Amino acid sequence: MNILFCCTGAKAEPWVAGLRAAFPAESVEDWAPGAPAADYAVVWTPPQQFLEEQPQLKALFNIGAGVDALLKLKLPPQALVVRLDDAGMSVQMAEYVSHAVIRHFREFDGYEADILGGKWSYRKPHLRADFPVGVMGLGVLGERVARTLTQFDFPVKGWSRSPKTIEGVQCFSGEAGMADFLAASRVLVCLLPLTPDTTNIMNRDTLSRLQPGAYVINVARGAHLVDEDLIALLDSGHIAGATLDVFRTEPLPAEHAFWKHPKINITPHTSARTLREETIAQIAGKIRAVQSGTPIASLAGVVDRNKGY
Ligand code: NDP
Ligand code: OXD
Repeated sequence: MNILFCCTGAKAEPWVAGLRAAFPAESVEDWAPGAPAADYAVVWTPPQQFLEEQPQLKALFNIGAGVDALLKLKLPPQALVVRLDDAGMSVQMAEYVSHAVIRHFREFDGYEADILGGKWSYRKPHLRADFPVGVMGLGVLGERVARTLTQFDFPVKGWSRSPKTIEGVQCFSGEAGMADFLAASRVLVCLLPLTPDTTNIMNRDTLSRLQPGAYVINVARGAHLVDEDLIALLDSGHIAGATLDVFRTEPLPAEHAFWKHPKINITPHTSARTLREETIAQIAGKIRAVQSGTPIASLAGVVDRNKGY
């Protein structure tokens, strides 16, 4: 068996060493043009040249949950595309989103400013009932986030493509359920995959449907959000603030308004990081499963190329 590693932006050495440790009897190499034909590839935004040189691949293992960038490339038609299934990301996402919700709800930024100004003062506590949190996307990450938020007693709403039942979460689904979902939410968390159906999904129309004093948390992809529409609604006061981890262009260009907007908190696409050990263990387990003939349908994280996630 021959495995190639081809991940733009990742340091290859520790990954290749980890994969070799998982498959000591097999060939594992960092890809270079002209490399021999491989059975499996471990990838993140590989160059098109890599795919053109490796048309025989049986499977591509993406070292992230989102496959939007990978699916833009011309992929070998027979190759399975497998994304990360949690691999330590859902707990990170739950802590990031909970932190953002609680920071806003408890006005911790305001307290910090007061303390820095030497001011000892109290703010009136808000009612949780007035801060329903809507989670768009109830997959591996969204469901964990929604369940976690119920532990803090926020009313939690969820929206997905197919109907779901999650204890403590009022679930809506499909295009028909979207307007009710938005009207029931004040805080909006985006955990959708980026597909043609979800691109620009947070726009002036949808964001205007949120309850007044809304708060937006985007931890999925920058292209889910129409940047100018968010800024217009922040300026109008309909939206009170936003926490954004992902952007249309990353790194966020120096001149972008999000850097300095007083109602926006940004982080550099770090809400749920790929953890190397968990990721290698998960991919190695799946390669062994495929090699031993386990039915593909029983593997978690196999991407449906037609759906785009
Ligand atoms: P999943 O595929 O497990 O979940 C996707 C969810 O979105 C599913 O509930 C799905 O519905 C729903 N969905 C998809 N399309 C639609 C639609 N058109 N309308 C309504 N609901 C829809 O993905 P993950 O939870 O693993 O990851 C979600 C995304 O998070 C990734 O695609 C990635 O972009 C982003 N991400 C960001 C990270 C960061 O650091 N910022 C880290 C990791 C991921 P259904 O259940 O019915 O299929
Ligand atoms: C992912 C990401 O998709 O890190 O895994 O954004």
